[in-house]
Amino acid sequence: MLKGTSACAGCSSSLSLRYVLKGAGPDTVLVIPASCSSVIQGIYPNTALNIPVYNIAFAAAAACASGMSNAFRAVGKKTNVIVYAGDGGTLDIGIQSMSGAFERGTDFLYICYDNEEYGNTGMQRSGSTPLGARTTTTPAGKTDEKKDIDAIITAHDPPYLATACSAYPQDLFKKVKKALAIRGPAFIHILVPCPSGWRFPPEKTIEIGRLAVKSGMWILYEREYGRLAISSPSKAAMKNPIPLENYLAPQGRFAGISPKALDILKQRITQKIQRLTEEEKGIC
Ligand SMILES: Cc1ncc(C[n+]2csc(CCOP(=O)(O)OP(=O)(O)O)c2C)c(N)n1
Ligand code: SF4
Repeated sequence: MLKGTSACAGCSSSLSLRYVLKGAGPDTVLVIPASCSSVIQGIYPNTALNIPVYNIAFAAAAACASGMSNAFRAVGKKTNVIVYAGDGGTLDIGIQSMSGAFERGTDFLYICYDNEEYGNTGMQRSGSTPLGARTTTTPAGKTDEKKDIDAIITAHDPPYLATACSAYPQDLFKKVKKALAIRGPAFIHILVPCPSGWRFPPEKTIEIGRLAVKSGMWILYEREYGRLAISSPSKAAMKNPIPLENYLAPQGRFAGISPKALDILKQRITQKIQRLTEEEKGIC
């Protein structure tokens, strides 16, 4: 990824893409559906990426990657095929082709970078927007909860699934390497704080990501061949999470969140910590 992209200042989805490409190396092709990333990649000849990129319609990203991967494997090439899609493109609009590609066992890596909104078109709500967050289409705060895409992908039983966050680059880098070393479909879900949509100052982009993990609002883990391992930054955080308010308060999108929504968010954190802890110990 070259210098000088058209991302907003403090954009952690472009930061994450940089880490992903460092992990993947040069023998890589990217498939990018409509999103902030398709703007960040740039318009030829002013592209910000120096590897091949296939820019594709929302609904077709995983289908396109599937065909590419099969074509590469048919001629004996191990070229990494990576979809880099937003949460709108993954949880909402691209879910059917993604499900098909996971069902068929496509040898590829699907990355959902999650800024919890439709960023490119002006911060509309997506299925991934958390309860209580204000977006341009939920000006009084979202009344539905965040869709659990990790559970949906887990139901496809892929050999590898991980969560990551742009504020923990080494963890992300290692997970990309591991995902690409495994044959078959892999999924990485990266939380990418978005200063423009979440309404916090750009210089706080790393701090906000760390607060997400330290509060338990975002939990880092990986599931390899069905076996769950909680990643070390979250292991420490889950024993003694910081108050959720510390994560929400610096973000304008949560201004005036209702006590009821706050209470539900806290309950979900407690439930998720318990569920993942038990799964790791093999209790459930
Ligand atoms: C079928 C279709 N519907 C709508 C659009 C308009 N559109 C372009 S990018 C975008 C938002 C994508 O959101 P997300 O996938 O979350 O990525 P982000 O922009 O946040 O990076 C939308 C709605 C489109 N290009 N194609
Ligand atoms: S809207 Fe958010 S995700 Fe999109 S380029 Fe700007 S900071 Fe990055």
